[in-house]
Parts: sequence; C-alpha cells; structure tokens
Amino acid sequence: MLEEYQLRCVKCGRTFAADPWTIVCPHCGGLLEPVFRRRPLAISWPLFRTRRFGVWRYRELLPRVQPVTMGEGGTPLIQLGDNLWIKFEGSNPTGSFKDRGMTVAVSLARAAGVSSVICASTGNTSASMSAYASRAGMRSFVVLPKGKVARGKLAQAVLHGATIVEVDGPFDIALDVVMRVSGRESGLYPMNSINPWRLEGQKTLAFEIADEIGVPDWVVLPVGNAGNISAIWKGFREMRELGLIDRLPRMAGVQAEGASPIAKAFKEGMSEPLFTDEPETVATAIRIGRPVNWPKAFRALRESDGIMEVVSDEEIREAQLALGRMGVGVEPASAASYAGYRKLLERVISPDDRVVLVATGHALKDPDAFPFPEPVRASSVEEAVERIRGLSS
Ligand code: AN7
Repeated sequence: MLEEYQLRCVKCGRTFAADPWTIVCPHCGGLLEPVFRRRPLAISWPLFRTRRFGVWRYRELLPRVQPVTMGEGGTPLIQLGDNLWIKFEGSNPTGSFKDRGMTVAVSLARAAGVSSVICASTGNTSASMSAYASRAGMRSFVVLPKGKVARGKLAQAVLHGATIVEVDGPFDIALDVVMRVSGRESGLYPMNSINPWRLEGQKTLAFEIADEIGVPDWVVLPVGNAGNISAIWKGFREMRELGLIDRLPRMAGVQAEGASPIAKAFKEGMSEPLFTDEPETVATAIRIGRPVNWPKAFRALRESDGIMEVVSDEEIREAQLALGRMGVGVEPASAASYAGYRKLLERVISPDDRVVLVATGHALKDPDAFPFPEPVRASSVEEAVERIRGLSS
C-alpha cells in the first residue's frame, strides 16, 4: 500500500521500506520522512483542479489507500489586507488542521488492519483522531494533560467515543505514555505527529495556498510539537522538486513565551531546542515543552531562511480579539500567528511581502479563553426594545 514511498531517517540518512508500523528509524531512533521512489506521473495543477477541493485532490502525492474522509482540507483563504491572508483551518470537519493528517493516517491504519488508535494530545489531535477512528470503525484511546484541555476539544473526544486517560503533567508526559504503549505488539497505532503519515496529509495545506495565490513570501504559524511547520515546509519543497512551483516561502514559527523551547533556542542561535518541563500558556494547544519534531522544524527554518518569534499570553489574547473583530474566530494558539506577524512586521517582514497566516483551530474549541462581558439585561419585551433603542441611537 506504500509502494511509491521510502522512509528516510532525518538523523542518520538511512532509508527503509515504507511500512505503516515503522514510526521511527529502526537504526538510530530518528524521525522518519516519507520520500517518493520516483516522480509521481502525470501530476499538474489542471489535473488537481478537476477534482473537488480538499486533501485527496492531491492523491498522487499521498499514500494510495482507500480514504477515510469527511471532506477535510479545501479551507477558506481569507484576505485580511492587500498582502495578508489567513488560512482558516477551523473549517475542517472537527475544527482544526489535524483533520488533514488524520484522514491520511487513519486511512493507512485501516488499510493495514489496525483496530485501535492512540494519541497524546493538547486537545485537537484527540478530537480529530477520535472522529476519524469512529468513522473507520476503530477504537480510540486519548492521553490528555489533566485539566489543560479546552472544553470544546474534550467534548469532541467524548462525543466520538474515545477512551480518555488523564495524566498529571504536560502534553510531553502524555506523549511518553503513548510512545511506551503503542506498537505492533499492543496493536495500538500511534497517531501523534511523530507518525510521518499524518504529516503527509498536513503538507496539503501548502498545496492549497500555492494553488490559490501562488507562493507567498512568508507562511506564519503557531508551533507546538513542530509537526505542522515541518509538514507545510515539506509540501512546498516537494512542489518545487516536482516543478509545480518555482520558488519557496520563508517559514515563520510562533511560540508562546511560557512554552517556547524552539523559539528561545533559535533566537540564541542554537540548533537544538531549550526544553522545558513546565510549559505554561493560555494557548493550551501549544503548551508543549519538548517538541518531538524539532529536528524537522530546525531544518525547515534553516532551509527556508525562516524565523521564530515569541509572543506573550497578553499578545495572544489581543490578537484573538482583533481577529474576532474582523470576523475571524480562532482559538488562542491560532491567534499566536497573528500576534507573531504583528511583531515581525516592519522588523523582519516587509509590508510589501505577501503573507499567509495559518489559523490552525476554531474559536469554538476554547470558549473559556476570552472574557464574556455582562450582557444588557431586560425583564420584559418593552424594556429590551427600550434599551436596544437607547444603545443604538
Ligand atoms: C490549534 O492536539 O499538539 O506544531 O495534541 O492544536 O504541529 O504541534 C496541537 C497542536 C497549533 C501546533 N495550533 O501544531 C495536539 C497538538 C493548534 C493546535 C498547534 C496545535 P504542531
């Protein structure tokens, strides 16, 4: 089912036959990256455009399996200014970009006969995985950092029938649990972004941007476990290798101050992250202290002449409200991209640069993240009418 691919270790460079259960390098434990054995035939923009919007429009560049799909991808690219767009991933079936990866990884798992999937999650991965697993008739197990998952996301995991395990400590502890318990022996298939097939799905976000507005100068996105920045960069790189585009964007990753192992190290000129065991931020989606995909992320930053920025929780809140007032409802982690963009504009990003912000998750995911002002109260129809007249005149 993966004949078109090989897996290449980003650490030791060895290549391996592609197998759904080969998650990390059998030789050195490094991260694996799917690469094509030969150029996929007959691909072109006109071909892709004959198909409905979404991830599987690019099927020649994905594992050739029967899709478990709910129409993920094909999300709106909303123009915010002359040179500014926001890719609204909240429009995916479960409200985040994770669906792009999950449709691919769950399809592959089903083709491989997997009956149970597992992930650690700050929330969105668990929401997405449990939905796609249910659609594929699989059981799902989610390991969550206790008390730190936004209500909307938890509700989704419950609704889609996941078995929920809570651990004390941050996401990184939950991921440790998954790495220990998953594997061929237990039959539990791991769905975190260490799974290279999930990132294959997420790379389609790059394809959609390039198809719609061409290659931007910058792609700005929040970074947690650093899977998405790696996936999107892979998407652009692959398009150029295949002759679908002729230039590349620069990648700008944004982390929250209290959870910025990559951004802090990058700013110090280091090529390895400064891990933290006590990540903290209002943007719980990216409350991650030990991002596993850091080698891929550093490579994306290096190859794209990219940059990392740090934003405070206050800046995230302001950015979320500012986007809200433009009609764009995103969760705090996603607002980090706009907050980061604001800080980078003029200093690093020129006003003439064409910029795409990635809004990774929907505002409804985390309704507790912003304050609710007291509503105008009225005890009768007449009083309500009176008060609205007064307020609107
Ligand atoms: C809205 O769900 O890690 O850098 O377990 O939910 O690829 O990790 C979520 C991550 C950005 C960061 N925005 O992406 C999880 C999880 C939102 C997110 C990120 C996440 P990566």
